[in-house]
Amino acid sequence: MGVASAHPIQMVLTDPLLRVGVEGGVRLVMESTLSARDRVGVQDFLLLENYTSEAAFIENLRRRYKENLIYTYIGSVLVSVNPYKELEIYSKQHMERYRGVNFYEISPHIFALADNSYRAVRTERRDQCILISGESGAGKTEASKKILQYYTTMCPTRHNTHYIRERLLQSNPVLEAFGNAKTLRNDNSSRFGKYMDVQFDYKGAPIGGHIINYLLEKSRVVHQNHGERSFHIFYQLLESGDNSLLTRLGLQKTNPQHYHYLVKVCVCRTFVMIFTLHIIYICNLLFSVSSISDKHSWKIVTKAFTVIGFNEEEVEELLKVVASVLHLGNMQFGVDEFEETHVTTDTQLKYLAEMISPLNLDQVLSARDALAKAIYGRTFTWLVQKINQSLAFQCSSVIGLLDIYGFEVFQQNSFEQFCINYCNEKLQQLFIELTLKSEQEEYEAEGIGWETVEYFNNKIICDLVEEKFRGIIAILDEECLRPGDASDITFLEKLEDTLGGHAHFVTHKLANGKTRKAVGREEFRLLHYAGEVNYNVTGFLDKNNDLLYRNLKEVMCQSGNQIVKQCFHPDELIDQRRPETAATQFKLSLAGLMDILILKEPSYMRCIKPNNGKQPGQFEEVLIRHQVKYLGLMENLRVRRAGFAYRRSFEAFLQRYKPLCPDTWPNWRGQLLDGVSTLVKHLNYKPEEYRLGRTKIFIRFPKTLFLTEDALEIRKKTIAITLQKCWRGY
Ligand code: AD9
Ligand code: MG
Repeated sequence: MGVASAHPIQMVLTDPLLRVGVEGGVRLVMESTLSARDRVGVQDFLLLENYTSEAAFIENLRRRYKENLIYTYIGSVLVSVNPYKELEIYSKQHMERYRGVNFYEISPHIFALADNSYRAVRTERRDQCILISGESGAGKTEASKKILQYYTTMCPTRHNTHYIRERLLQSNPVLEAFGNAKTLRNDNSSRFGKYMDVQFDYKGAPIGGHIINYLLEKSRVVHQNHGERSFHIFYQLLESGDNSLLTRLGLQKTNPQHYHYLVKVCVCRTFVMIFTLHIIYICNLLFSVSSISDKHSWKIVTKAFTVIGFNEEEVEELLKVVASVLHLGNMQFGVDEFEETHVTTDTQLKYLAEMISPLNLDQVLSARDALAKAIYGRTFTWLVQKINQSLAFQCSSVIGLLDIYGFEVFQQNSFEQFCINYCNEKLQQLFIELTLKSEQEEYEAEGIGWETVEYFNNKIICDLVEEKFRGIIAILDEECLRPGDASDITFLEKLEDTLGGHAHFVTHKLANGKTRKAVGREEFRLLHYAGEVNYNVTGFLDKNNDLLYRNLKEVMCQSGNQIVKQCFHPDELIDQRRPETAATQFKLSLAGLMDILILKEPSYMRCIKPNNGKQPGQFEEVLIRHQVKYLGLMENLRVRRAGFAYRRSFEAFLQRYKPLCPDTWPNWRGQLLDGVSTLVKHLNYKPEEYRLGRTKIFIRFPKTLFLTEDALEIRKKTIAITLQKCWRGY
């Protein structure tokens, strides 16, 4: 067949299949040619020959990482490896490259994921969600910011809602100031889970948003591990708040050591005292933080407050709460000769509330800390609600972004890790259900028989944690409610009695009466889908109770601070019911999250952290192998590869490979199915290598596709030479 009506060069330029070299930098689907594949690996793990080999998986990641190709697909799942350096791949130009382009047509990228979800919202009006997971420092928050940036930059604007875009973007620095902190793993670690709906109108313009926060790590307010910090806002305020503001808040710049909550405090444990509560204003305590970024962030945060719609009074009220937490931490106690305890801090007190009940020092300190945590935690939730009010709008469809803590295994794992890992079990369950469901639906829709896939269903672990009466949370709650001798150890004993023998639950006791050395006497071990984790029960009851003395609540309800007033409502005092425990609250909020996600079409992003030193270019294999396991990537690949390695719509397949067959080149004018049949017949595909569905071709082995790709590469070169000749003669 000869060249049809259009001029050959013009035709080449408009044919997306032959853009390579024309646009430069746009990589086509197969990273073409054998040598390129050797160098940069495959851009979709489904195309790995040896797809069950973890070593092959990691080698592919390594090759790509070395080439700064930080993104790779497993089908529609995007895997990323944190580059720990700025890459020139996030500009507006890059965004434009990904707009409206098919997912597999160019190099894997977070913008492709973002655009893919956006197109589904626009064309099919189906709500989407993008679920980002990975361990601390892997790049989840950066990824979610890039997605938001993509939407606010690339989507059409609605005239009267322009300010909403800014608010969407500016909600981040505010929440990061109050919810992020420097940890050993990440200088800007999110200490809360975040789900954010980006809302679009019927024309696809972003017109609003809604945020749900999960499990803020409140304990950080009163204690941080060595080398870590409390939430950024404390340092930003002390470093950069202007003098008059700091004076109004009773704060002055000085050495951080003066704020007990920002350093570790040692207190003698023998006194009995009366707890006198100081809330705001303790002077002579000065502070300074040298970090330049705190200064810079402060500017951004204060500007963001204005964009979000806070007025000056509100900002000051909020900062007063921040200051009050610092003051609270600086209360000191002493004992007089009658063994009565008094506040010894030399202070000016604006508000003084007294709780006259004899408590020992431990109780006093823990009551004080509980109050500080409650004030900060509730204020954070208030802040989220306030941001939500500023983003509220009538919308037509949404894309949800979930930036939530990944699976955690430390040397010592406590209640927090238990909650976080439970959350990951739930997300894994959803992932398996939805992935298998969508595979099955696709096979059915295409009229291709469903091939059963063997996989581990982690529902058994979710049940172990959350089942009524017999689940770990139910048993924990029961111990928390039980008067008398309930303790962390009796909780552990109850767990043993109830769950001993469960396939995913283990303690140090072996069935034969001997001791299992790998599990401590104060620990239980869960066999999670991602691996085994030992949890130390110390502190489980206290953390789950998360109690605040009623008297303290009463004091808070009377506060003159408008924010504190909203956070501590008098109804709480009338309500005789016991508040939900922390674990039950978390369980309920996760159930709510699952309800939200199940109604949406999900896309997944799995982030990997390549080294612990936050260094660019360092690919630490052991660390990465762990994450590949914890993120369930091999299982994911296995499930997706169980049937066919590759599937593409007839249209896309024909468009790409039509140069390979004289009957389909340059244009096939008949039915798409016939065109694809003609093409694969010409390419000599064997019957076991492929299936033709109703709208898609399914190719079983990567090798078939690679051979086709290699043939295409050669064909493109021939065409290019022909075109050059043609051009010269033109
Ligand atoms: V945590 O669970 O909140 O502690 P994240 O959110 O997974 O964690 P984050 O997004 O905060 O990690 O990334 C950590 C740091 O890695 C960032 O501060 C950046 O310095 C660095 N990073 C992450 N992603 C990228 C990227 N795409 N390009 C360059 C990146 N640097
Ligand atoms: Mg984060």
